[in-house]
Amino acid sequence: ADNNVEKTSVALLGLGAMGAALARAWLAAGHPVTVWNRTPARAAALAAEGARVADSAAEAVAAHTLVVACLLDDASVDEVLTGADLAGRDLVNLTTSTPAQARARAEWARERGAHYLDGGIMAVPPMIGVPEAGGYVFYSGSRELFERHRETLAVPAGTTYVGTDAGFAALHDVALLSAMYGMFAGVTHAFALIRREDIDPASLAPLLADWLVAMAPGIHQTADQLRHGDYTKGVVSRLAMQVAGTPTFLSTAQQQGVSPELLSPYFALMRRRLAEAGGEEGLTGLVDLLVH
Ligand code: FVH
Repeated sequence: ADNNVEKTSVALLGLGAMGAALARAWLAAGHPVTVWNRTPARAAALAAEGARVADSAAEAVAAHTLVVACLLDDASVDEVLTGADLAGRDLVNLTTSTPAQARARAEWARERGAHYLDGGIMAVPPMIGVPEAGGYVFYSGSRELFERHRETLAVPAGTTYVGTDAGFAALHDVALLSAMYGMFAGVTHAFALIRREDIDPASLAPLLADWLVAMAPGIHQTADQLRHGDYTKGVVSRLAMQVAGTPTFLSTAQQQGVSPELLSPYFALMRRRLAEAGGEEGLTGLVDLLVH
């Protein structure tokens, strides 16, 4: 029996690094895949692996109910899908967007008679189709679409549905990546501090990684405090103590010839919160300082 008969067919628009990885994962799992890419040469390898290649985006969209777009940005989605008949299609947009773009795209799809699901990919291409790599995709928008194609969507990476608001997948995606950049900023500063010393970066690396893991439970305490509105609950390291310690960090940076430009903005927020709310809180109050 042909396995493909029972597997959902996928029309995939965009064969960049991520789109090609998605196509390969679905092909490997026995899903019929019709691909289209602006630069046709990128489809050749996938054709050899069993994909059908459409001559236009409109032709790919016409081929299957489930249409997945994985393009550079929202502008390219607009360019690619203008002219395609989306009526009755289940459009899954895995292109990185802002929440506002995702919401506007959902409305745009609705006006064209399509169901819409937005996705934020928490994985890099080598993690696609490799369950043990732990990659997953945030989805938001049409719950019916998500449930209808749940198994197919779970082939390239795990799935985490975060709500009917089409902007929520993008918001979760950007929230996690923003936290990642904050972490990398700290790591950058830490390596800069030892850069001119006789300290092997490879010896600092495991200490740094273990320390960040040890501090991670603080994320749950922050969430708990935000939820209940009591920013002093369970505080171990008071803001007053932490602000008192900031000159040590700035002096150490100066002594090591390291710019404080990554740390200073955070320290400035800490001082502001201390002045406004007193020293009994931890760092949770800084969240409210950032929100206009
Ligand atoms: N790769 C990664 O590590 C990240 C992981 C997290 C999620 N992102 C997002 O995924 C989207 C696609 O990313 P990608 O890695 O596939 O990106 P590229 O390899 O640069 O491929 C871009 C594709 O988009 C096509 N394209 C660009 N502009 C247009 C346009 N105006 N009209 C039609 N197609 C367009 C491009 O086509 P071509 O250059 O081959 O002709 C590629 O197919 C993205 O949102 C990431 O943020 C990836």
